[in-house]
Amino acid sequence: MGKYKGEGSLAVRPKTTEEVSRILKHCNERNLAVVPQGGNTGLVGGSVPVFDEIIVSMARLNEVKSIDPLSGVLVCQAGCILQHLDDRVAKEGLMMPLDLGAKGSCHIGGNISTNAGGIRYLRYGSLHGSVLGLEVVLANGEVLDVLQSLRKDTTGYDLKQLFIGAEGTLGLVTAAAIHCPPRPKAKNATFLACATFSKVLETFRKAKADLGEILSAFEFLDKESLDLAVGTYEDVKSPLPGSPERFYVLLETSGSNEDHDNEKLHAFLEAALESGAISDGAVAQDGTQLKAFWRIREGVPEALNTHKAMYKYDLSIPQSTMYGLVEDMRARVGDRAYTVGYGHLGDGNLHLNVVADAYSEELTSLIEPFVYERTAELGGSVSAEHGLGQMKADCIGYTKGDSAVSLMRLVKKTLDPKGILNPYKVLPLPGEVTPPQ
Ligand code: FAD
Ligand code: S2G
Ligand code: ZN
Repeated sequence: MGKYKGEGSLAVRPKTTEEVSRILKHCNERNLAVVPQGGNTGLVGGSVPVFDEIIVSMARLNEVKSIDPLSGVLVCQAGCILQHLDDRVAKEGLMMPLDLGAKGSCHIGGNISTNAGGIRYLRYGSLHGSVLGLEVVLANGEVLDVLQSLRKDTTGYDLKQLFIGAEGTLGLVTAAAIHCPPRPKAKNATFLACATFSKVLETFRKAKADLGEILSAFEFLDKESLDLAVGTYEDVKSPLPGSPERFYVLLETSGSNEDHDNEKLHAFLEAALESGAISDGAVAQDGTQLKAFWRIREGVPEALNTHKAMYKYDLSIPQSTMYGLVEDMRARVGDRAYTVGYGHLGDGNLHLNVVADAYSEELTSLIEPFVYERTAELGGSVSAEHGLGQMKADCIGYTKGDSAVSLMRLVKKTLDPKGILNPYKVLPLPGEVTPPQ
């Protein structure tokens, strides 16, 4: 379900790694549970206390340590806000390898801890690839320093990978070394209309083949998503007003030569129109229009979040079967709620949201466990990029088998023997069977 709120009686705001270390040592010796908090934009309740966990806010660890324009490596503290980092590295002709709607508030430490995806994933991949090194404070206060800035290092186990996506349950990330790609000199975007979802997939295939290395984002939204965003915000306008089509695509290209990129883009569009993959399209004429296209995409989650009841599912589903789940869900809930499907199609990541004026047992039982069971049947993942948090702590079994979950429990036991780090998140409580029988 939707946004989580928590109540803590104590929040601490360390400024240095040494302070984080002393806090965890103190808490570990006294069996005091903690919840690490970054920008608090997570969507699965990972950053809020469930009971009386002490909140450890990382916000004051917000310094950039170094940027090497040649290697593209940024070293910064975990509490740096993503947008601030992107603005800072832009001065060196670089860009952050991820971008998401929450960039104005989320921290790089939170991004790493949730292994955040976002709208640049298609081009720049996972943080498992772009994070080169980490500094992490372990449950007993020990500082793990694997803060290398090397692109390649095969000396032993790649320990940093354990903490990327661990949602604060294995250690507190205090600093990171990240590889930032060159900032593209030329960017363009098109907003396309497709009659069916299979034509969206056909367009995606063509875009990969015809645009190749300059394709930097391929986001889809159904008509319900577009209508909701346009209907909610004055400044969200469809570039294809009155289009009768069911599906829309925001496609972005980024490259180093504007003329070359535009030539490729126009050739792709002509071929896509010719083949009938798309029935209409608009190309951004300037930076303002490019921003306006992205405003549509960002307007969707914002508009969804204006509802009192939000059932949010962030799923990895094989692209060919992805939209069938939206249609089945829409049929199940009928006019009790409003169902939308949108997301990072290029990464196989569907954001299925069902919103209504109020939560109800009847609605919840129509939605869950159906959405998780169907995702498992389709060979998908019940969490693509948002993590499990507390919302889906008992759902890991829909995607991971017993052997994987028991090894995760062993890792957790080894790194956090007293279980003080972000308890009740990610893994089911010991002895709990998942998925619910
Ligand atoms: P928080 O919410 O503060 O914490 C997230 C988790 O990480 C918690 O479990 C917390 O305990 C842990 N944590 C935080 N900091 C640390 C640390 N330093 N060390 C250890 N653990 C830590 N997510 C995507 O992946 N892709 C998207 O496209 C996307 N779009 C979004 C759009 C909107 C409008 C919103 C509101 C959210 C969106 N998100 C998206 C979700 C969210 O922004 C991401 O999960 C983000 O990475 C969370 O960062 P944060 O700093 O806010 O972390
Ligand atoms: C996105 C945002 C979160 C949501 O828009 O890409 O990750 O509200 C999502 O579903
Ligand atoms: Zn997303």
